[in-house]
Amino acid sequence: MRQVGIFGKRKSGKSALMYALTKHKIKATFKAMEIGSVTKVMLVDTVGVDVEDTTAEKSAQSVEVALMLITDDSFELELAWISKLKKGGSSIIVVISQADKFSDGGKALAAAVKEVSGLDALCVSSHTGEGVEELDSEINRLLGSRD
Ligand SMILES: Nc1nc2c(ncn2[C@@H]2O[C@H](COP(=O)(O)OP(=O)(O)O)[C@@H](O)[C@H]2O)c(=O)[nH]1
Ligand SMILES: [Mg+2]
Repeated sequence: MRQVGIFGKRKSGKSALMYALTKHKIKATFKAMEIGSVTKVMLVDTVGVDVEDTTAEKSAQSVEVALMLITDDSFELELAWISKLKKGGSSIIVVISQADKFSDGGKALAAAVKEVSGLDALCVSSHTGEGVEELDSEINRLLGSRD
């Protein structure tokens, strides 16, 4: 089955995002069933990228699309992981996680990531649902572009 991996530090919101995406997916699947096209995707929750463990490394090798969660302005580790994931052939989506915690919805942090890495980030809150639908579309777009 095709795999989408969720990466980020401990407490960055990986498990909450997995749950939010799954809930959204259940609704989307009902819609998709009507037109008879359901793509089965396995979402892979990982241990933190800040944990010395080979589990995340192993997941990194098999995911087609990797979500990299960033929650604050120390994101060197995340950028290093992005390079590693890209080398392994994964498509990357940078997510400003827990976006509801920022007064600007995460826009300034997204701009800082863009400045350093050139990557666009999606601001997502698993708690309010903000950005979850956009993230789901982006995952599907990238999976589609890899067919
Ligand atoms: N405000 C807010 N808190 C969040 C959000 N997502 C996760 N959290 C909280 O952040 C903590 C860590 O979340 P969790 O999903 O377990 O992180 P993980 O360790 O990366 O899997 C928990 O207390 C969550 O309730 C979010 O979108 N907004
Ligand atoms: Mg977790």
